[in-house]
Amino acid sequence: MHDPITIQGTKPELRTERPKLHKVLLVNDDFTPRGFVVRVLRAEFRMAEEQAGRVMMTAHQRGVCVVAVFPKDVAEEKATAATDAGRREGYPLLFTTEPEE
Ligand code: TYC
Repeated sequence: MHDPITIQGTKPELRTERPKLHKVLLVNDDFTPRGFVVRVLRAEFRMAEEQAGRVMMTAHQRGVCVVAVFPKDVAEEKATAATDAGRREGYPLLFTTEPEE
């Protein structure tokens, strides 16, 4: 069988590219409690306590932190679900997505 990424006889510029992965980014704000950010990271991204704590602190100190990478549709669903978890508690917690380079 042929590897679907390198179809024999296909011009190089017409070969199917592997879809880009998209980053989920955690954005800092001045209002969401640190413990709540950690809880959301654990619940929505299946992160261990220590890793969630490090990601939260990186966003807190630098303004933004990459949480994970997924196919575009999954990244957008996860970012929306995590942002909504904050919104339900009245927090401005924000997760965004962007394509990997
Ligand atoms: N900066 C918030 C505070 O001091 C905590 C926080 C960290 C909020 C990361 C959002 O993405 C965030 N309570």
